[in-house]
Amino acid sequence: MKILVLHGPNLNLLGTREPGVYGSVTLEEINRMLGSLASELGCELEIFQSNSEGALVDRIQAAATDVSGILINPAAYTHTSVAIRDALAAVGVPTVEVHLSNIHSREEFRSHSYIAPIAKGQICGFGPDSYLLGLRALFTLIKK
Ligand code: CA2
Repeated sequence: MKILVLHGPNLNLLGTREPGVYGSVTLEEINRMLGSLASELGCELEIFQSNSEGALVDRIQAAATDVSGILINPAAYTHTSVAIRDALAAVGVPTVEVHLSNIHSREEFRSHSYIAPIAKGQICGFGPDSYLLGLRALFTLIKK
């Protein structure tokens, strides 16, 4: 089983800027934690970060043939991107949406997600653990 992990814009800055909002853990550390969990569960991960909406759409389209599930933190594109939503809906690969912060307890614009209606579920507010919980949820879902 192969799972595609997608990180959206600015998440490459994690741990280096605004630690008050997003914590001090870097994206590399999150990727390492995901890698350990994937080995424990017995699945393969492919991890991709981009600041570009088009690059994320291209990777989602390619996923149609080579992955069983998508774990995505669309970052700011959560609140703006019909293109990412349409790509996810078009490939029809089971998707779990994750966020480090609780997007429902912040500015009002963050509580709307274009991705949530086409995702199997959304996990937010647990910092890096949101990703680990999301991977477990996606793995369990695909196994069923
Ligand atoms: O809580 C999350 O995971 C978000 O997806 C993070 C996005 C934000 O736009 C969403 O509303 C919620 C922002 C990611 C930017 O990350 C940064 C990390 C360090 C410094 C600056 C930005």
